[in-house]
Amino acid sequence: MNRYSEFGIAGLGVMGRNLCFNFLDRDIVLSAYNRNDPNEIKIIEQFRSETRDKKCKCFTDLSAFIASLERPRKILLMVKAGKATDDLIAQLMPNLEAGDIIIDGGNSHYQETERRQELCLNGMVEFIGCGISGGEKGARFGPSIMPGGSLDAYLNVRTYLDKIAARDKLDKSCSVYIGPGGSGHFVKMVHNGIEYVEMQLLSECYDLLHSRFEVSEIADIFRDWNKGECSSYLLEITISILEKKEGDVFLIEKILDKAGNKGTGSWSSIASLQLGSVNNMMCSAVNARYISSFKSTRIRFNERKLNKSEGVDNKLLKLLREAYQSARRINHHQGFQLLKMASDQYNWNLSLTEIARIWTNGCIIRSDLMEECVNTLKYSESLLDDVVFYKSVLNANDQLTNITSHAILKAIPVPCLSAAANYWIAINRANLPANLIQAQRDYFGAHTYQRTDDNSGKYYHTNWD
Ligand code: NBP
Repeated sequence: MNRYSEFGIAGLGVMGRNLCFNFLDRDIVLSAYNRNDPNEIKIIEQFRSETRDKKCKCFTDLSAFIASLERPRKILLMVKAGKATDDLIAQLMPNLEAGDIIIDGGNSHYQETERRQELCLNGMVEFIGCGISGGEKGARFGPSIMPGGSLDAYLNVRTYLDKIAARDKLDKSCSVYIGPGGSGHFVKMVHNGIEYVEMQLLSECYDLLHSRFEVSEIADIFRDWNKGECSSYLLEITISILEKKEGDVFLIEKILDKAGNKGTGSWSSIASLQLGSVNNMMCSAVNARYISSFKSTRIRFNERKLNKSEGVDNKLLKLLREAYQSARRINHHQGFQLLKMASDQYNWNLSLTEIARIWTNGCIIRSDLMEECVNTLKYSESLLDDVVFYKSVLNANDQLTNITSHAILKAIPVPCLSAAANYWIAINRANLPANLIQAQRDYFGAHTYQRTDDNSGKYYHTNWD
Protein backbone atom coordinates (compact mmCIF):
# COMPACT_ATOMS: atom_id res chain seq x y z
CA MET A 1 0.00 0.00 0.00
CA ASN A 2 1.20 3.61 -0.69
CA ARG A 3 2.90 5.30 2.24
CA TYR A 4 0.41 8.19 2.11
CA SER A 5 -3.28 8.14 1.39
CA GLU A 6 -4.72 10.29 -1.39
CA PHE A 7 -7.85 11.26 0.51
CA GLY A 8 -9.19 11.30 4.06
CA ILE A 9 -12.74 10.92 5.33
CA ALA A 10 -13.61 11.96 8.89
CA GLY A 11 -16.87 10.67 10.37
CA LEU A 12 -18.00 7.12 9.68
CA GLY A 13 -21.73 7.57 10.19
CA VAL A 14 -24.27 6.52 7.56
CA MET A 15 -22.92 8.83 4.87
CA GLY A 16 -19.19 8.74 5.70
CA ARG A 17 -19.03 4.93 5.79
CA ASN A 18 -20.78 4.55 2.45
CA LEU A 19 -18.67 7.26 0.84
CA CYS A 20 -15.56 5.39 2.03
CA PHE A 21 -16.69 2.24 0.20
CA ASN A 22 -17.45 4.34 -2.87
CA PHE A 23 -13.91 5.86 -2.82
CA LEU A 24 -12.38 2.41 -2.32
CA ASP A 25 -14.36 0.99 -5.26
CA ARG A 26 -12.69 3.67 -7.44
CA ASP A 27 -9.25 2.52 -6.27
CA ILE A 28 -8.58 5.70 -4.32
CA VAL A 29 -6.13 5.14 -1.47
CA LEU A 30 -8.01 6.23 1.61
CA SER A 31 -7.62 7.09 5.29
CA ALA A 32 -10.76 6.90 7.43
CA TYR A 33 -11.21 8.49 10.84
CA ASN A 34 -13.87 8.17 13.52
CA ARG A 35 -13.56 9.78 16.94
CA ASN A 36 -12.50 7.61 19.80
CA ASP A 37 -15.62 7.59 21.91
CA PRO A 38 -15.49 4.70 24.40
CA ASN A 39 -18.99 3.71 23.26
CA GLU A 40 -18.04 3.98 19.60
CA ILE A 41 -14.74 2.11 19.43
CA LYS A 42 -16.53 -0.77 17.72
CA ILE A 43 -17.31 1.44 14.72
CA ILE A 44 -13.70 1.77 13.62
CA GLU A 45 -12.92 -1.83 14.53
CA GLN A 46 -15.83 -3.07 12.45
CA PHE A 47 -14.89 -0.77 9.58
CA ARG A 48 -11.27 -1.96 9.75
CA SER A 49 -12.36 -5.57 9.43
CA GLU A 50 -14.74 -4.75 6.57
CA THR A 51 -11.96 -2.98 4.62
CA ARG A 52 -9.11 -5.36 5.44
CA ASP A 53 -8.47 -6.32 1.81
CA LYS A 54 -8.87 -2.72 0.54
CA LYS A 55 -6.56 0.28 0.29
CA CYS A 56 -7.81 1.83 3.49
CA LYS A 57 -6.14 2.90 6.73
CA CYS A 58 -8.39 3.35 9.75
CA PHE A 59 -7.77 5.77 12.62
CA THR A 60 -9.24 6.93 15.89
CA ASP A 61 -6.25 9.21 16.46
CA LEU A 62 -6.72 12.46 14.57
CA SER A 63 -2.99 13.38 14.38
CA ALA A 64 -2.13 9.97 12.97
CA PHE A 65 -4.99 10.27 10.48
CA ILE A 66 -3.69 13.68 9.31
CA ALA A 67 -0.10 12.42 9.14
CA SER A 68 -1.23 9.57 6.87
CA LEU A 69 -2.38 11.93 4.10
CA GLU A 70 -0.37 13.12 1.10
CA ARG A 71 -0.01 16.92 0.64
CA PRO A 72 -1.99 19.00 0.04
CA ARG A 73 -4.18 17.05 2.42
CA LYS A 74 -7.73 16.52 1.28
CA ILE A 75 -10.11 15.78 4.14
CA LEU A 76 -13.83 15.22 3.68
CA LEU A 77 -15.86 15.86 6.85
CA MET A 78 -18.98 13.73 7.14
CA VAL A 79 -20.18 14.69 10.60
CA LYS A 80 -23.36 16.33 11.84
CA ALA A 81 -23.79 19.93 10.74
CA GLY A 82 -23.32 22.61 13.41
CA LYS A 83 -21.26 22.14 16.57
CA ALA A 84 -19.78 18.77 15.54
CA THR A 85 -18.41 20.34 12.36
CA ASP A 86 -16.95 23.32 14.24
CA ASP A 87 -15.40 21.06 16.88
CA LEU A 88 -13.76 18.85 14.30
CA ILE A 89 -12.41 21.84 12.34
CA ALA A 90 -10.97 23.26 15.58
CA GLN A 91 -9.19 19.95 16.22
CA LEU A 92 -7.93 19.65 12.64
CA MET A 93 -6.63 23.18 12.10
CA PRO A 94 -3.54 23.12 14.38
CA ASN A 95 -2.33 20.01 12.53
CA LEU A 96 -2.88 21.26 8.98
CA GLU A 97 -0.54 23.21 6.68
CA ALA A 98 -0.93 25.94 4.08
CA GLY A 99 -2.72 24.61 1.00
CA ASP A 100 -4.45 21.72 2.76
CA ILE A 101 -8.13 21.38 1.92
CA ILE A 102 -11.10 20.65 4.17
CA ILE A 103 -14.29 19.64 2.39
CA ASP A 104 -17.46 19.82 4.45
CA GLY A 105 -19.86 17.25 2.97
CA GLY A 106 -22.52 17.73 5.66
CA ASN A 107 -25.71 19.73 5.35
CA SER A 108 -24.21 22.95 6.71
CA HIS A 109 -25.89 26.32 6.38
CA TYR A 110 -24.23 28.31 3.59
CA GLN A 111 -23.52 31.29 5.85
CA GLU A 112 -21.81 29.01 8.37
CA THR A 113 -19.74 27.70 5.47
CA GLU A 114 -18.65 31.23 4.57
CA ARG A 115 -17.68 31.88 8.19
CA ARG A 116 -15.64 28.66 8.25
CA GLN A 117 -14.00 29.54 4.93
CA GLU A 118 -12.70 32.79 6.46
CA LEU A 119 -11.61 31.04 9.62
CA CYS A 120 -9.67 28.39 7.70
CA LEU A 121 -8.13 30.91 5.32
CA ASN A 122 -6.57 32.65 8.34
CA GLY A 123 -4.54 29.45 8.68
CA MET A 124 -4.03 29.31 4.86
CA VAL A 125 -6.27 26.24 4.73
CA GLU A 126 -8.85 25.98 1.95
CA PHE A 127 -12.43 25.11 2.84
CA ILE A 128 -14.93 23.72 0.36
CA GLY A 129 -18.63 23.64 1.29
CA CYS A 130 -19.86 20.61 -0.55
CA GLY A 131 -23.50 19.59 -0.87
CA ILE A 132 -23.92 15.83 -1.25
CA SER A 133 -27.29 14.36 -2.14
CA GLY A 134 -28.50 10.82 -2.61
CA GLY A 135 -28.75 9.48 0.92
CA GLU A 136 -27.12 6.23 1.91
CA LYS A 137 -27.37 4.56 -1.52
CA GLY A 138 -26.15 7.66 -3.33
CA ALA A 139 -23.14 7.88 -1.03
CA ARG A 140 -22.35 4.23 -1.70
CA PHE A 141 -22.87 4.06 -5.46
CA GLY A 142 -22.70 7.65 -6.74
CA PRO A 143 -24.23 10.82 -5.27
CA SER A 144 -24.87 14.19 -6.83
CA ILE A 145 -22.13 16.52 -5.58
CA MET A 146 -22.27 20.33 -5.25
CA PRO A 147 -18.86 21.75 -4.27
CA GLY A 148 -18.47 25.49 -3.63
CA GLY A 149 -15.50 27.61 -2.55
CA SER A 150 -12.24 28.65 -4.17
CA LEU A 151 -11.80 27.36 -7.72
CA ASP A 152 -8.14 26.48 -7.08
CA ALA A 153 -9.05 24.32 -4.12
CA TYR A 154 -11.80 22.65 -6.14
CA LEU A 155 -9.36 21.84 -8.96
CA ASN A 156 -7.26 19.92 -6.43
CA VAL A 157 -10.16 17.65 -5.49
CA ARG A 158 -12.06 17.60 -8.77
CA THR A 159 -10.86 14.22 -10.07
CA TYR A 160 -11.84 12.52 -6.82
CA LEU A 161 -15.31 14.05 -6.72
CA ASP A 162 -15.81 13.28 -10.41
CA LYS A 163 -14.89 9.65 -9.81
CA ILE A 164 -17.27 8.99 -6.91
CA ALA A 165 -20.25 10.94 -8.29
CA ALA A 166 -23.20 9.50 -10.22
CA ARG A 167 -23.15 9.78 -14.04
CA ASP A 168 -25.68 11.63 -16.14
CA LYS A 169 -27.26 10.27 -19.35
CA LEU A 170 -24.18 11.26 -21.37
CA ASP A 171 -21.89 9.58 -18.82
CA LYS A 172 -20.69 12.94 -17.45
CA SER A 173 -20.07 13.20 -13.73
CA CYS A 174 -22.93 14.56 -11.58
CA SER A 175 -20.42 16.73 -9.77
CA VAL A 176 -19.57 20.22 -10.95
CA TYR A 177 -17.94 23.34 -9.51
CA ILE A 178 -20.89 25.38 -8.30
CA GLY A 179 -19.22 28.70 -7.49
CA PRO A 180 -17.43 30.69 -4.78
CA GLY A 181 -18.25 31.13 -1.10
CA GLY A 182 -21.12 29.14 0.34
CA SER A 183 -22.76 28.57 -3.05
CA GLY A 184 -22.33 24.76 -2.93
CA HIS A 185 -24.22 24.47 0.34
CA PHE A 186 -26.78 27.03 -0.83
CA VAL A 187 -27.52 24.92 -3.91
CA LYS A 188 -27.81 21.78 -1.76
CA MET A 189 -30.19 23.65 0.55
CA VAL A 190 -32.42 24.62 -2.39
CA HIS A 191 -32.25 21.03 -3.67
CA ASN A 192 -33.72 19.99 -0.32
CA GLY A 193 -36.35 22.75 -0.53
CA ILE A 194 -37.48 21.41 -3.92
CA GLU A 195 -37.41 17.91 -2.42
CA TYR A 196 -39.71 18.99 0.43
CA VAL A 197 -42.29 20.16 -2.13
CA GLU A 198 -41.97 17.05 -4.28
CA MET A 199 -42.61 14.89 -1.21
CA GLN A 200 -45.50 17.03 -0.02
CA LEU A 201 -47.19 16.98 -3.45
CA LEU A 202 -47.04 13.20 -3.48
CA SER A 203 -48.50 12.99 0.01
CA GLU A 204 -51.33 15.36 -1.03
CA CYS A 205 -52.13 13.14 -4.04
CA TYR A 206 -52.02 10.09 -1.76
CA ASP A 207 -54.44 11.83 0.63
CA LEU A 208 -56.80 12.78 -2.20
CA LEU A 209 -56.84 9.19 -3.43
CA HIS A 210 -56.93 7.50 -0.05
CA SER A 211 -60.62 8.07 0.64
CA ARG A 212 -61.64 6.26 -2.57
CA PHE A 213 -58.90 3.74 -3.27
CA GLU A 214 -57.15 0.99 -1.36
CA VAL A 215 -53.44 1.46 -0.71
CA SER A 216 -52.57 -1.20 -3.29
CA GLU A 217 -54.73 0.62 -5.85
CA ILE A 218 -52.95 3.91 -5.12
CA ALA A 219 -49.65 2.10 -5.72
CA ASP A 220 -51.05 0.93 -9.09
CA ILE A 221 -52.13 4.47 -9.99
CA PHE A 222 -48.70 5.86 -9.08
CA ARG A 223 -47.03 3.06 -11.05
CA ASP A 224 -49.02 4.16 -14.06
CA TRP A 225 -47.97 7.80 -13.53
CA ASN A 226 -44.36 6.72 -13.21
CA LYS A 227 -44.38 5.38 -16.78
CA GLY A 228 -44.85 8.85 -18.26
CA GLU A 229 -43.64 12.41 -17.79
CA CYS A 230 -44.27 12.28 -14.01
CA SER A 231 -41.54 9.67 -13.61
CA SER A 232 -39.17 10.39 -10.72
CA TYR A 233 -37.10 8.71 -8.05
CA LEU A 234 -39.44 9.99 -5.32
CA LEU A 235 -42.49 8.59 -7.10
CA GLU A 236 -40.67 5.28 -7.56
CA ILE A 237 -39.84 4.95 -3.84
CA THR A 238 -43.39 6.03 -2.94
CA ILE A 239 -44.74 3.06 -4.93
CA SER A 240 -42.40 0.70 -3.03
CA ILE A 241 -43.46 2.27 0.27
CA LEU A 242 -47.15 1.76 -0.55
CA GLU A 243 -46.51 -1.88 -1.48
CA LYS A 244 -44.71 -2.71 1.77
CA LYS A 245 -46.73 -4.97 4.06
CA GLU A 246 -46.29 -6.07 7.64
CA GLY A 247 -48.28 -9.27 7.84
CA ASP A 248 -51.62 -8.48 6.21
CA VAL A 249 -51.42 -4.76 6.85
CA PHE A 250 -49.80 -2.11 4.66
CA LEU A 251 -46.98 -0.61 6.72
CA ILE A 252 -47.96 2.92 5.66
CA GLU A 253 -51.20 2.55 7.65
CA LYS A 254 -49.16 1.98 10.80
CA ILE A 255 -46.84 4.98 10.47
CA LEU A 256 -47.64 7.93 12.74
CA ASP A 257 -48.53 11.03 10.70
CA LYS A 258 -45.99 13.39 12.30
CA ALA A 259 -43.31 14.53 9.85
CA GLY A 260 -39.83 15.35 11.10
CA ASN A 261 -37.31 17.70 9.54
CA LYS A 262 -33.66 18.60 9.85
CA GLY A 263 -34.01 22.26 8.97
CA THR A 264 -32.94 22.55 5.33
CA GLY A 265 -36.54 23.20 4.18
CA SER A 266 -36.97 26.07 6.60
CA TRP A 267 -33.50 27.41 5.73
CA SER A 268 -34.41 27.59 2.04
CA SER A 269 -37.76 29.19 2.86
CA ILE A 270 -36.01 31.79 5.04
CA ALA A 271 -33.43 32.44 2.30
CA SER A 272 -36.23 32.94 -0.23
CA LEU A 273 -37.97 35.47 2.03
CA GLN A 274 -34.70 37.31 2.61
CA LEU A 275 -33.87 37.44 -1.09
CA GLY A 276 -37.39 38.43 -2.16
CA SER A 277 -37.82 35.26 -4.22
CA VAL A 278 -41.34 33.81 -4.43
CA ASN A 279 -41.18 30.28 -3.02
CA ASN A 280 -44.63 29.87 -1.54
CA MET A 281 -44.61 26.14 -2.32
CA MET A 282 -41.47 25.54 -0.22
CA CYS A 283 -42.87 27.57 2.66
CA SER A 284 -46.14 25.60 2.42
CA ALA A 285 -44.31 22.27 2.41
CA VAL A 286 -42.41 23.25 5.56
CA ASN A 287 -45.63 24.42 7.22
CA ALA A 288 -47.34 21.17 6.24
CA ARG A 289 -44.68 19.26 8.20
CA TYR A 290 -45.04 21.63 11.14
CA ILE A 291 -48.83 21.30 11.25
CA SER A 292 -48.48 17.50 11.15
CA SER A 293 -46.43 17.66 14.33
CA PHE A 294 -49.40 19.18 16.22
CA LYS A 295 -50.95 15.73 16.44
CA SER A 296 -52.62 16.14 19.84
CA THR A 297 -54.21 19.44 18.79
CA ARG A 298 -55.43 17.86 15.57
CA ILE A 299 -56.97 15.01 17.53
CA ARG A 300 -58.62 17.48 19.92
CA PHE A 301 -60.09 19.58 17.09
CA ASN A 302 -61.09 16.59 14.98
CA GLU A 303 -64.83 17.02 15.40
CA ARG A 304 -65.97 15.15 12.36
CA LYS A 305 -64.58 12.23 10.46
CA LEU A 306 -64.29 12.77 6.71
CA ASN A 307 -66.65 10.74 4.60
CA LYS A 308 -64.76 7.98 2.80
CA SER A 309 -66.13 9.00 -0.57
CA GLU A 310 -64.95 12.62 -0.68
CA GLY A 311 -61.59 12.39 -2.42
CA VAL A 312 -60.68 11.96 -6.06
CA ASP A 313 -62.63 9.29 -7.92
CA ASN A 314 -61.94 7.55 -11.22
CA LYS A 315 -63.41 10.50 -13.14
CA LEU A 316 -60.98 12.96 -11.54
CA LEU A 317 -57.92 10.71 -11.76
CA LYS A 318 -56.59 12.15 -15.01
CA LEU A 319 -57.09 15.68 -13.70
CA LEU A 320 -55.13 14.83 -10.56
CA ARG A 321 -52.15 13.54 -12.53
CA GLU A 322 -52.09 16.65 -14.68
CA ALA A 323 -52.52 18.98 -11.68
CA TYR A 324 -49.69 17.15 -9.90
CA GLN A 325 -47.34 17.48 -12.86
CA SER A 326 -48.23 21.13 -13.33
CA ALA A 327 -47.55 21.87 -9.64
CA ARG A 328 -44.20 20.09 -9.98
CA ARG A 329 -43.34 22.34 -12.89
CA ILE A 330 -44.13 25.42 -10.81
CA ASN A 331 -42.07 23.99 -7.93
CA HIS A 332 -39.06 23.56 -10.21
CA HIS A 333 -39.53 27.04 -11.63
CA GLN A 334 -39.63 28.55 -8.13
CA GLY A 335 -36.59 26.54 -6.97
CA PHE A 336 -34.43 27.61 -9.90
CA GLN A 337 -35.61 31.21 -9.50
CA LEU A 338 -34.35 31.14 -5.91
CA LEU A 339 -30.96 30.01 -7.21
CA LYS A 340 -30.97 32.77 -9.81
CA MET A 341 -31.80 35.48 -7.28
CA ALA A 342 -29.06 34.26 -4.92
CA SER A 343 -26.61 34.11 -7.81
CA ASP A 344 -27.38 37.72 -8.77
CA GLN A 345 -27.29 38.94 -5.17
CA TYR A 346 -24.02 37.22 -4.22
CA ASN A 347 -22.29 37.31 -7.67
CA TRP A 348 -21.97 33.54 -7.74
CA ASN A 349 -22.46 33.20 -11.49
CA LEU A 350 -24.40 29.95 -11.05
CA SER A 351 -25.09 27.89 -14.15
CA LEU A 352 -28.70 26.74 -13.71
CA THR A 353 -28.47 24.24 -16.57
CA GLU A 354 -25.38 22.59 -15.05
CA ILE A 355 -27.06 22.45 -11.65
CA ALA A 356 -30.10 20.81 -13.25
CA ARG A 357 -27.73 18.39 -15.03
CA ILE A 358 -26.01 17.21 -11.84
CA TRP A 359 -29.48 16.74 -10.35
CA THR A 360 -30.49 14.27 -13.09
CA ASN A 361 -28.85 11.37 -11.30
CA GLY A 362 -27.59 10.36 -7.87
CA CYS A 363 -29.79 12.81 -5.97
CA ILE A 364 -33.24 12.54 -4.43
CA ILE A 365 -34.97 14.91 -6.89
CA ARG A 366 -33.80 13.16 -10.06
CA SER A 367 -36.63 12.82 -12.54
CA ASP A 368 -37.68 13.08 -16.17
CA LEU A 369 -38.75 16.65 -15.44
CA MET A 370 -35.21 17.48 -14.27
CA GLU A 371 -33.89 16.17 -17.61
CA GLU A 372 -36.29 18.58 -19.32
CA CYS A 373 -35.07 21.43 -17.08
CA VAL A 374 -31.47 20.88 -18.24
CA ASN A 375 -32.42 21.63 -21.84
CA THR A 376 -34.88 24.39 -21.06
CA LEU A 377 -32.41 26.27 -18.84
CA LYS A 378 -29.75 26.08 -21.55
CA TYR A 379 -31.70 28.58 -23.61
CA SER A 380 -34.07 30.30 -21.22
CA GLU A 381 -33.53 32.66 -18.25
CA SER A 382 -36.19 30.84 -16.28
CA LEU A 383 -38.35 27.78 -16.81
CA LEU A 384 -41.57 29.76 -17.26
CA ASP A 385 -39.88 32.12 -19.73
CA ASP A 386 -39.67 29.15 -22.09
CA VAL A 387 -42.77 29.01 -24.28
CA VAL A 388 -43.08 25.22 -24.26
CA PHE A 389 -42.62 24.96 -20.49
CA TYR A 390 -45.06 27.85 -19.90
CA LYS A 391 -47.67 26.29 -22.17
CA SER A 392 -47.48 22.95 -20.41
CA VAL A 393 -48.41 24.68 -17.15
CA LEU A 394 -51.03 26.83 -18.87
CA ASN A 395 -52.65 23.78 -20.47
CA ALA A 396 -53.08 22.18 -17.04
CA ASN A 397 -54.48 25.36 -15.48
CA ASP A 398 -58.06 24.04 -15.23
CA GLN A 399 -56.91 20.73 -13.80
CA LEU A 400 -54.88 22.43 -11.06
CA THR A 401 -57.75 24.78 -10.21
CA ASN A 402 -60.37 22.02 -10.25
CA ILE A 403 -58.41 19.64 -8.08
CA THR A 404 -57.46 22.37 -5.61
CA SER A 405 -61.00 23.67 -5.23
CA HIS A 406 -62.41 20.13 -5.04
CA ALA A 407 -59.96 19.33 -2.23
CA ILE A 408 -60.75 22.47 -0.24
CA LEU A 409 -64.50 21.95 -0.63
CA LYS A 410 -64.11 18.40 0.64
CA ALA A 411 -61.88 19.51 3.54
CA ILE A 412 -58.74 17.78 2.29
CA PRO A 413 -55.70 19.99 2.92
CA VAL A 414 -53.61 20.61 -0.20
CA PRO A 415 -51.15 23.32 0.87
CA CYS A 416 -48.68 22.78 -1.97
CA LEU A 417 -51.20 22.21 -4.77
CA SER A 418 -53.06 25.36 -3.70
CA ALA A 419 -49.82 27.34 -3.35
CA ALA A 420 -49.03 26.37 -6.95
CA ALA A 421 -52.53 27.38 -8.09
CA ASN A 422 -52.31 30.73 -6.30
CA TYR A 423 -48.86 31.44 -7.67
CA TRP A 424 -50.00 30.65 -11.17
CA ILE A 425 -53.03 32.95 -10.93
CA ALA A 426 -51.00 35.82 -9.47
CA ILE A 427 -48.05 35.60 -11.85
CA ASN A 428 -50.48 35.70 -14.77
CA ARG A 429 -52.39 38.77 -13.57
CA ALA A 430 -51.30 42.18 -14.84
CA ASN A 431 -53.08 43.84 -11.91
CA LEU A 432 -52.97 42.82 -8.27
CA PRO A 433 -54.50 44.55 -5.25
CA ALA A 434 -51.07 45.73 -4.12
CA ASN A 435 -52.27 49.28 -4.89
CA LEU A 436 -54.37 49.07 -1.74
CA ILE A 437 -51.37 47.82 0.27
CA GLN A 438 -49.36 50.80 -0.99
CA ALA A 439 -52.15 53.20 0.00
CA GLN A 440 -52.38 51.66 3.49
CA ARG A 441 -48.58 51.88 3.92
CA ASP A 442 -48.69 55.52 2.87
CA TYR A 443 -51.66 56.21 5.18
CA PHE A 444 -50.11 54.98 8.41
CA GLY A 445 -46.40 55.31 7.69
CA ALA A 446 -45.98 57.89 4.89
CA HIS A 447 -44.16 55.18 2.91
CA THR A 448 -45.21 56.83 -0.41
CA TYR A 449 -46.46 55.18 -3.60
CA GLN A 450 -46.03 55.38 -7.35
CA ARG A 451 -48.93 56.34 -9.65
CA THR A 452 -50.33 54.61 -12.72
CA ASP A 453 -50.70 58.00 -14.45
CA ASP A 454 -47.01 58.93 -14.01
CA ASN A 455 -44.42 56.74 -15.79
CA SER A 456 -41.44 58.65 -14.37
CA GLY A 457 -41.26 56.36 -11.32
CA LYS A 458 -41.73 59.34 -9.00
CA TYR A 459 -42.97 58.60 -5.46
CA TYR A 460 -46.03 60.46 -4.04
CA HIS A 461 -47.39 60.98 -0.57
CA THR A 462 -51.00 61.87 0.21
CA ASN A 463 -52.31 63.49 3.36
CA TRP A 464 -55.08 60.91 3.79
CA ASP A 465 -56.78 62.58 6.76
P1 NBP B 1 -24.62 10.20 11.27
O1 NBP B 1 -25.35 10.71 12.47
O2 NBP B 1 -24.89 8.81 10.79
O3 NBP B 1 -23.05 10.28 11.56
C1 NBP B 1 -22.47 11.42 12.11
C2 NBP B 1 -20.99 11.21 12.26
O4 NBP B 1 -20.48 12.38 12.88
C3 NBP B 1 -20.62 10.05 13.17
O5 NBP B 1 -19.50 9.39 12.60
C4 NBP B 1 -20.22 10.74 14.48
O6 NBP B 1 -19.28 10.05 15.23
C5 NBP B 1 -19.58 11.98 13.93
N1 NBP B 1 -19.39 13.03 14.92
C6 NBP B 1 -20.29 13.72 15.65
BR1 NBP B 1 -22.09 13.44 15.65
N2 NBP B 1 -19.75 14.64 16.41
C7 NBP B 1 -18.44 14.56 16.15
C8 NBP B 1 -17.32 15.28 16.63
N3 NBP B 1 -17.46 16.27 17.49
N4 NBP B 1 -16.10 14.93 16.18
C9 NBP B 1 -15.96 13.94 15.30
N5 NBP B 1 -16.99 13.24 14.78
C10 NBP B 1 -18.20 13.54 15.22
O7 NBP B 1 -24.81 11.26 10.14
P2 NBP B 1 -24.91 11.04 8.55
O8 NBP B 1 -26.29 10.63 8.18
O9 NBP B 1 -23.76 10.23 8.07
O10 NBP B 1 -24.73 12.54 8.03
C11 NBP B 1 -23.47 13.22 8.04
C12 NBP B 1 -23.68 14.58 7.39
O11 NBP B 1 -24.16 14.38 6.05
C13 NBP B 1 -24.74 15.43 8.09
O12 NBP B 1 -24.38 16.78 8.02
C14 NBP B 1 -25.98 15.19 7.27
O13 NBP B 1 -26.89 16.26 7.35
C15 NBP B 1 -25.39 15.07 5.87
N6 NBP B 1 -26.21 14.32 4.91
C16 NBP B 1 -26.89 13.21 5.30
C17 NBP B 1 -27.66 12.51 4.36
C18 NBP B 1 -28.41 11.26 4.74
O14 NBP B 1 -29.22 10.79 3.91
N7 NBP B 1 -28.18 10.68 5.91
C19 NBP B 1 -27.72 12.95 3.04
C20 NBP B 1 -26.99 14.07 2.67
C21 NBP B 1 -26.23 14.75 3.62
P3 NBP B 1 -19.74 8.92 16.28
O15 NBP B 1 -19.95 7.70 15.46
O16 NBP B 1 -18.58 8.82 17.21
O17 NBP B 1 -20.99 9.42 16.96
